[in-house]
Amino acid sequence: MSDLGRLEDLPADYVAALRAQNLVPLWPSLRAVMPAGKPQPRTAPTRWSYAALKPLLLRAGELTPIEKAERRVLVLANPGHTLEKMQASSAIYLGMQLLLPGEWAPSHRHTPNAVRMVVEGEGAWTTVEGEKCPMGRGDLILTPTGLWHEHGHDGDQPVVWLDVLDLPLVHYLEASYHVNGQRQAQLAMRGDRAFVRAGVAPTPVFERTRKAYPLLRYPWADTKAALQSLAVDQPDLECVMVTYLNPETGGDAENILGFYALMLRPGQTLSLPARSPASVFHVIEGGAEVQVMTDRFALAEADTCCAPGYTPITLRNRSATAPAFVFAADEAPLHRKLGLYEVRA
Ligand code: 1HN
Repeated sequence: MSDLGRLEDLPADYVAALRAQNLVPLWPSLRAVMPAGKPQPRTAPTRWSYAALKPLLLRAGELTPIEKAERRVLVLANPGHTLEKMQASSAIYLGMQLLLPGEWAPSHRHTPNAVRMVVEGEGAWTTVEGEKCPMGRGDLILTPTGLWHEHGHDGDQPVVWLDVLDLPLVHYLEASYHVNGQRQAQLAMRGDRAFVRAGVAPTPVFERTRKAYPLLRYPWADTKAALQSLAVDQPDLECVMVTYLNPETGGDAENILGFYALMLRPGQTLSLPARSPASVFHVIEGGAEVQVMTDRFALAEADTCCAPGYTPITLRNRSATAPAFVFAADEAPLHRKLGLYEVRA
């Protein structure tokens, strides 16, 4: 494949002398680290079926008490990276977490940023920096870098949510660690109406320091309503999509990964251009088909898939009569900050 000199072309004694000095010739490996035209991602298009994983997750609930697990999670691992690496893409980690009635996942904070997309069950909550965030289906809850968080469950059915973290990147940077804490006093039940209207935001004149993350819980009812309003307001709009934002800065909700909700109109096929970041799709309501290169995934409610960057993606609503609602995550904020972000024709 390479038109450059190969390592085998060099005298063995020369290669040995280089190695003894911790030196490596670049040219035999240059094409591998910088391929022509586009990267060669390890991230393989991969689908995870909720129907297939749910019984295995519930079995984890029988096999492993929460005290032995801290977080009872099955990781959605991409075989392209090898399963042991526990990553969906180079920067994205995905896991399905189970909390059973009465259980408590103890308080900690860590450097990777996390979000939770609630998949199933009622009555669980996440306390973030003392604020109790109820977890309802489709709600997005942020636990950004450095903030204390713990999970509890007052309901009577298992609760499952999808965790999305930038753990693979933070680990690669050798910046990943956690600190365990005490059970948080729940200071306040966080209201969810303060930021519900776009275009205006509360103005905290008496606060000396601004909260970096003013909104931690994005209720699904509000996000869904925003998508439905957008679809009605712009009937010709092809991509009915909203970004989860920091409502005070207008910037991305978190620093490294981006989070989005999109609505596919009944029968719609949406072709997205090739963009540099890898992405993840998770069906909140309805059914969708996702085509990435030669792979075509039929996704039912609660199914999840991932796609590498630099490849077009086609999303299709499997219903001709009902809209489909999809949660997406990608590496776009990271790519933009690094100056690497690209959209190809
Ligand atoms: C973590 O803290 C949670 O708090 C879930 O629920 C998944 C995966 C890796 C590292 C930390 C949680 C995690 C995690």
